[in-house]
Amino acid sequence: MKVLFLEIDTARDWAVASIGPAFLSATLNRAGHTAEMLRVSPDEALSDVVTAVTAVAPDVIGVSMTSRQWLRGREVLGAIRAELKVPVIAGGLHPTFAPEAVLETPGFDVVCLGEGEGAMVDYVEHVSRGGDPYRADIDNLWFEGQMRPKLRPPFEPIDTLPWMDRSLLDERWGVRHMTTQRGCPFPCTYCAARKFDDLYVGVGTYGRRRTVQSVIDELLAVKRDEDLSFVIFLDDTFTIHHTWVNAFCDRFKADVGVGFSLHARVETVNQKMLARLAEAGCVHITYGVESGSERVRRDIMKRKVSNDRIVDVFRWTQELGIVATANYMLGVPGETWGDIQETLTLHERLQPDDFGYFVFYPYPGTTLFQVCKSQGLLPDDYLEQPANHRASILDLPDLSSEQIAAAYDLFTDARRKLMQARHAGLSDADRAQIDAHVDHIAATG
Ligand code: B12
Ligand code: SF4
Repeated sequence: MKVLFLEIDTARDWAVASIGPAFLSATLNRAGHTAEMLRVSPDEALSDVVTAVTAVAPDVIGVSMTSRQWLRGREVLGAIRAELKVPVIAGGLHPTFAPEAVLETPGFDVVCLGEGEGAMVDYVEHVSRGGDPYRADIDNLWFEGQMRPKLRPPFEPIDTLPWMDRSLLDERWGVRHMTTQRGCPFPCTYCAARKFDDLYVGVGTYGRRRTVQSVIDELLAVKRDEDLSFVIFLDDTFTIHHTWVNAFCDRFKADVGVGFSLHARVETVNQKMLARLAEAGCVHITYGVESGSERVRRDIMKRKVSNDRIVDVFRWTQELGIVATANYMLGVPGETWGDIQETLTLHERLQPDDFGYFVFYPYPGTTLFQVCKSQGLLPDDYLEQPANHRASILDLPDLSSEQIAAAYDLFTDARRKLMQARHAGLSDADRAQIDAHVDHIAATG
């Protein structure tokens, strides 16, 4: 059977593509099926997409969607459905946490809840045996018009999952993407990723981490068979489980020997661990700072850490020569203009090497989504509105959308200044390009 995954590109050109289908493709390959990927760019004519899909002649179409990809995904799959009768199965964060809305939309036949490897193989085998593609009893798969399915336990042992099929990823210049774990133990109220852990309560433990040996083996295979110049670890929080991180550091430099970047929470690192990471080749860490107001972090986001600790961790990181990036959020329910000022103040203290700033969007399934819904802050047609991080869709009592927009502009100004300061010796033309880049990121955030 031939499966075609569609990658729905949104406003930004996300070079890497979705990670989920790369795992599914590897699992399908192991079961004797083939899979390929078709990228659909944001401005591609729908008729061209239909022509391209027709040329591939897939038996099944799979699509992975975040909430940001939903509106365009709906449009694309609707157009395909109008011309072709190929079963469409959707998975990923958005279908998992807004399954009813997806299933009632023309173009979508099946939604995969949660982890997809086992379910996708079972589905493809069911169809290849001549089973009805629009009706079956397969754990995790919700067929249009049927009851919500049972979930199968998370895949175990995680080391036996085949490595991602990198032919589906648009990796360039030997920069490789890796995941070493699934699940996150922290309770951040705005986070969609950690909702997978909640989804599996009573079914099994979603949090799992590969062995260091398995991670090193995969990287060595990439180094041997393809090219490897840098590794981006996509894990939500790479630095949990200190014993694992120490064992990783012991092996990585000697066996793999390239630079790498990761995401961390300030509570999970200390000076000793940062020094080991730097020694192993870590050159860039992104920390979620989110707000400069300890009240907002503690009471609204459920992130209990002091500003002083964040400042210390940024200093330790930078003293080791590791580039430190901060991520901030603006416009969560309960936040005030004063809180935003505190975020700017903390930003001044941190002096990060770079930073991202995102207007809060309530992802379906999250705690803050429920808060927004129960307090009437969400518009009724929220699923019809673009899910982006540059403008608020909420009607907040303590912060107007004009204030959020003004705050967003302040952060854009701050980022322009930071980038200009870093490239002080450049020509006027190059400096204008830097500003244009910062503005582009802000306009597509
Ligand atoms: C890596 C990553 C990226 C990468 C790659 C994106 C990707 N989709 O893989 C990049 C850098 C491009 C990226 C960008 C963004 N990301 Co991102 N990203 C992640 C991250 C950290 C890890 C994803 C990952 O590695 N998953 C591992 C794979 C194995 O899991 P998975 O994708 O869920 O896939 C499994 C199942 O969902 C299912 N499945 C998935 N697809 C399909 C399809 C079919 C057919 C089936 C059957 C099953 C299935 O099976 C898979 C295997 O078990 C997640 C957090 C997380 N832990 O999920 C955030 C996350 C997905 N990102 C998020 C966001 C918001 C963004 C951005 C908007 C950031 C921004 N502010 O600009 C952009 C938008 C990109 C886009 N195109 O929409 C949110 C999405 C929330 C939501 N509900 O939509 C998440 C959950 C972060 C969060 N904490 O909330 N991101
Ligand atoms: S630490 Fe990161 S991935 Fe984990 S719950 Fe918080 S925001 Fe989500």
